[in-house]
Amino acid sequence: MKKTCSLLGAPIQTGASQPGCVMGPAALRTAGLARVLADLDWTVTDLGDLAIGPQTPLPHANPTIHDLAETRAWITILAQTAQEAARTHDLPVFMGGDHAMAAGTVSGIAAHAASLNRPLFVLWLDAHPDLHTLDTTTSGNLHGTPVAYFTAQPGFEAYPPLKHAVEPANICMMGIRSVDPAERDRISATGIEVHDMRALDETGVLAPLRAFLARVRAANGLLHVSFDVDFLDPAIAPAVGTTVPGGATFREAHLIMEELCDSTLVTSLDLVELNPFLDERGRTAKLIRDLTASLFGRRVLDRMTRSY
Ligand code: 4U7
Ligand code: MN
Ligand code: MN
Ligand code: MN
Repeated sequence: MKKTCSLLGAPIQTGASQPGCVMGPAALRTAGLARVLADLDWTVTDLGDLAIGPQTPLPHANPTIHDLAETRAWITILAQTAQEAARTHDLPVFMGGDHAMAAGTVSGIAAHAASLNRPLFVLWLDAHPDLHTLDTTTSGNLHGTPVAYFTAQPGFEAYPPLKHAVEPANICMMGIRSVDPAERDRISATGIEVHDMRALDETGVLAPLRAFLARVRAANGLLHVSFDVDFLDPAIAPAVGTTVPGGATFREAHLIMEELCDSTLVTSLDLVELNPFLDERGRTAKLIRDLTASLFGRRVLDRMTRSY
């Protein structure tokens, strides 16, 4: 039986400061993501784009926060839809949209995992840990908050009530190189495994990735991968509003995707923060398409894969 994947567009940009992520799903479709995955022998269903209606403004004590009501509405609809997509497809792909959407996708997938009585693990590929609460964000850009939300940190009264939290011990972050003081404290307090760029320079990506995948396998866990375009170096992926120098190379990202493919552990994927307005002739959209293809089984040579 062919494996099934769904594509779901989440044109949310209220979590970011710069407009443009609203075009992310359209750019990934234009780059031919569905065709590429179908050619890799997946049954692909494009579920179209989600939408929210007009919202009544929601004030907050932190005056920097903007578009709270819209972002909350996105989280609500994404959590419901992601849970359903995970129930009905082997590997749902959530096309962003800014990273605030992961508050919805990951909490929805966590509910799905709980219904199966299996733990959820999250691989977070990002320049940023996105560990702000509504009280600690100083930019007011809510794409900096999803991890704090889905690990059930206090300070999210204005977000939808979280039904199933992700254990901080089940999260692995890679590529981190921009951390605010409150986030640094939260990394220490939660004990989340963070491989910053310096650590990856020291160890390479494969050793920490394999160690994490071994934990997922031993726990019979589900694995959600959240891929923020700013994980990549801006020289190869310019189409993102929050570029940080010193990001992952193509070779590092490609190796991660192939290793994830070999593991057969990935059960859901976010592709987020693509801002096509900032792209150069579609190169970032095509790069994300190709990295996704590697995760779905495209390979350069046939080779013996490690037995996990
Ligand atoms: B992304 C930031 F201050 N931490 O809170 C903030 F550095 O989803 C960036 O990872 C957040 O792109 C980046 O605004 C959110 C900033
Ligand atoms: Mn992010
Ligand atoms: Mn980021
Ligand atoms: Mn970003």
